[in-house]
This record gives sequence, structure tokens and C-alpha cells, in this order.
Amino acid sequence: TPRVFSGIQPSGGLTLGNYLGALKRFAEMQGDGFETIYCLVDLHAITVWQEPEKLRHQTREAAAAFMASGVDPSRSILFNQSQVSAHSELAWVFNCVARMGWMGRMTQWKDKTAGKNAENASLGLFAYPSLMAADILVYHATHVPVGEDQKQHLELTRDIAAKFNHDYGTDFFPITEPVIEGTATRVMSLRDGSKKMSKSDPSDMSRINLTDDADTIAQKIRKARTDPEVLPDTPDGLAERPEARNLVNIFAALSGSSVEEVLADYAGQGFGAFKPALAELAVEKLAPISGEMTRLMSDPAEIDRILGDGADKAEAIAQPILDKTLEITGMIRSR
Ligand code: AQP
Repeated sequence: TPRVFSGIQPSGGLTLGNYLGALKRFAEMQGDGFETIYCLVDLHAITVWQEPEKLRHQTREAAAAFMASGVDPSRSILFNQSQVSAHSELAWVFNCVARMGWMGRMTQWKDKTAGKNAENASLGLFAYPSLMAADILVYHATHVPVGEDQKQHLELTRDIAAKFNHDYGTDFFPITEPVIEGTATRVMSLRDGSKKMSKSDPSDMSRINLTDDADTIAQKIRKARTDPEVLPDTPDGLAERPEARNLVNIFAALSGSSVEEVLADYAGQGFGAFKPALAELAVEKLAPISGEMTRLMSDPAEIDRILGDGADKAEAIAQPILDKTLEITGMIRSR
């Protein structure tokens, strides 16, 4: 069975972007002929400063979000990255395979250091894609469901696998396929149609959090930036209207219909009519998730138990792949 791996950083509360771009797909891929491994990438989260107590809370909350979105720990492996040390060890090998120039060209690195002195960014933030390649390849995963923003990092994962294979004259690492599917692979900020919705955006009004209550969701959608025009009757009419396109895409993704179908219902109407319908739909789809998250969060010890159990299963797959990698690179393995 082909193996799926994907992860999310517990670097804040998860957003509608994380749900539509990642979590929803994670749940759908279970049992669809795949073995699914999902990870809370806490080692990635500390590439920017995290308060220790908050990180612990956010990691449990993200685990709750996975389960509330339909990731079932009895059908998928669900764990936090730092409990399986093979990720970090393989990342070191990949740090020695990847080139500085490759990392410097990553748009996430450029975005996260834009307008700041890159000299003060952590070395971990620069090396982030190398750890991500290790996350995937330490399981020999072949399919990685992600949002559009992660496409470049996945290309780099392929480059690292190919260079390792070439340098050591092997075909040990598979070449991974990104799985970027659906109408909302890039959910944009509600305040700025040119920026993606992000858990680390300073403005809470820019995003819908999975923990937002119904009133907050409705208010954020009501205040979302739009334009004064009515909705067009074909997707082409949204081409130069990023904010309008974003809301229509969100509607389509949440309702499980196509953009064409949404426009068939709302063409000719303004946002005065569309926004309340979107708010109602968003509340209908997200309220059960936040309710289930609250229930799961009432028992943090149970969440930790699930993550520990997942880490045991993950390690059983990862350790032999790490061992073989080290052997290929010429390290003595004598115990
Ligand atoms: N706006 C988005 N639309 C669609 N998919 C998205 N993803 C993130 N934002 C959107 C997808 O969610 C998964 C997890 O992402 P991550 O937490 O590892 O890091 P990120 O992509 O950097 O997400 P954020 O929310 O923007 O986090 P911060 O602000 O901490 O950097 C990935 O599959 C991603 O594509």
C-alpha cells in the first residue's frame, strides 16, 4: 500500500486554511488504499520562538483538531514529531546533502525574513525544508497531501532524495508526489486577497480559527474585505477579484460543490446576500469540529496517550529506514 505522510505545525491555533488545505484531505485519504501517517511537527514550530507551555497546549489542541476533523488514530498513525528522534537524525544527513543555495531560494524563507534582518533568523528556519524532507522520507512516503504553499518544499524533497540516491549510487529513497487537490488549496486572508490565511498573521480578523464561536465566525465573514460588484456567472469573472474569488472558493470547498455550482446559485447577487449564506455554511460545518475539540481537550492525558501510541507505531517504521540510510552513508552500525 502506498504510504501518505503529512504534518502541521502546532505554532498557533489551526485555521480554516489548514482545515481545507490539509486536515479535510487527511481524513479523506484514510482507508482510500493508503497507509496514512500524520504528524504535529513541533520541531518545525520552534524554528520561530514558542513559549514552552503554549507549545504544549497548541500541540494538544492541534491533535484535537486532527481528530475532530476525522483523523482516526485507530486508522492513521497520529503523533508529535519530537517523540520520534529518527526525524532529526535523518534531517542531519539531509543537511549534508542539500545545498545552501537551494534553501536560500525557498519562498517561505524569503517571506518569513522579508523586511527583517535575516542574520537574526534561526538556523533552523533556514534548514526547515531539510527537516521536512526527512519527515516524509524517513517513512518512504510517496504521497504528501498539502496546500499550494508547500509545493516548493515538496520539490526540494524530491531534489534531496534524488541527490542522495545519485551521490550514494542507490535508489533507496522514493521520489514523492505532492497531492494538492480541491477548490481551497490556497485559502487567502480575509483582510488581504494577496496573502494566504495564516495562523501566525498578527490580525485575528484575517483568519477563521477552528476554535472560533459562531458569532466570531459570522463577524469575521461580515467584515471580510470584498469589492462592490455582484458575483459573476462564470469563474472567469473572478479572475481579477482575489477577495471575491477567495470567498467563493471557501463556499465551494465547505459545501462540497464546484465554483461553477456556487456561481449558478449566486450570480448577480452582491456580498450583502452572499456573506450571510457563507457565514451560515461555515458555522454549520465548523461548529461540530470546535465542539469536538473542546470535548477532546477536556482530557489532555488521553491526547498525550494517543500521541505516544502513535509515536511507537511511527518509530517502528522510521528506525529501520534511518538505520539503512546511515549504513549507506558509511557509518559503522555495530550494536
Ligand atoms: N491558507 C491556506 N490554504 C490552504 N492550505 C493551507 N495550509 C496552511 N495555510 C493554508 C496548509 O496547512 C498545512 C500545514 O501548514 P503548516 O502549519 O505546517 O505551515 P504553514 O503552511 O506555514 O501554515 P500557516 O498557517 O501559515 O502557519 P504559520 O503561520 O505558522 O507559518 C500545509 O499542508 C499547508 O499547505
